[in-house]
Amino acid sequence: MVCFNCKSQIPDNVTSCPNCGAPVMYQTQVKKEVKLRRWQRWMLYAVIAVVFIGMTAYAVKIYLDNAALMTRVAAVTQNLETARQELDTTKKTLSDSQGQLSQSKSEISQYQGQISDAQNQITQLTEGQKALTQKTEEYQKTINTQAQSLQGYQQFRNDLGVDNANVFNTLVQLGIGTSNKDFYKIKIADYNLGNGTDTDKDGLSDTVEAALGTNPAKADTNGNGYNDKMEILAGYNPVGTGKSPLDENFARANSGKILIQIDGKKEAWYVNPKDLKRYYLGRPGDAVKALQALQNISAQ
Ligand SMILES: [Ca+2]
Ligand SMILES: [Ca+2]
Repeated sequence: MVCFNCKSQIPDNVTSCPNCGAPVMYQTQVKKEVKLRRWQRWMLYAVIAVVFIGMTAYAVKIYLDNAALMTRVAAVTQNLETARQELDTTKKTLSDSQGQLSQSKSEISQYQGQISDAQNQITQLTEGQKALTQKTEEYQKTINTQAQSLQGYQQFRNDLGVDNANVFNTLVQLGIGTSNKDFYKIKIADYNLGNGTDTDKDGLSDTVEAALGTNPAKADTNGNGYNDKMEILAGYNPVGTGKSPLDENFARANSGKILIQIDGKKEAWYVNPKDLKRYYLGRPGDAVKALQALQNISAQ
């Protein structure tokens, strides 16, 4: 038999171990004890195995989770990279669009400048057209005036006899077109002002009144108490108020000349060098007679 305590061989009939003194148990009890110890050992192994398996499983789970996480991280990283590339592409597109927008703005600015220039040109053209229209109207008036003058001269010529044709030509060539404004600067001679019909009996014939601008049916055109002829000979304005703007220097500069009223009905006046007054030559026939009479006066 073996001592349970010191494992030495002891006799079967002893109650305690002669070597260590430990009490000797019965065989059955020893077997139970060994069985219990063995069971406890197996239990320990089982626990260790379970713990090992559990830890291994846990480690495997961690590894797998980690691998899945890494896969997801890789996928997310890939997605981020793709997103970053798309962002870069978008940024580039935006940059290009901004460049195009800037260019478009520049072109719009250029077009606006061109539109502004075109509008200025249109304005200038419109003004030019207005000026051209005005000039055309003025030229047309001049042409009409010349046509009327020509018609007047033609009538003038028809009214003259053949014998007086040369005198008429001389009169036309010598005649200087003069405005009423300048006529007012020269005194009027009391010579043949009343020749012909005198409707209002003021001493001025109707044709003379037409040349002077007074009313042939009213002896006192401006109603100031003095009849038209009195005012004219005294150097006053029979139509308005005040005196006529007489200018002897102007009369002297035109002395000996025949002046034609371009503002009226083309009546002719002669400025006599002797008295610096203008003599009414009137209608063509009268003009020739008046010139002949004036020549006689000068010869005396
Ligand atoms: Ca009269
Ligand atoms: Ca008067």
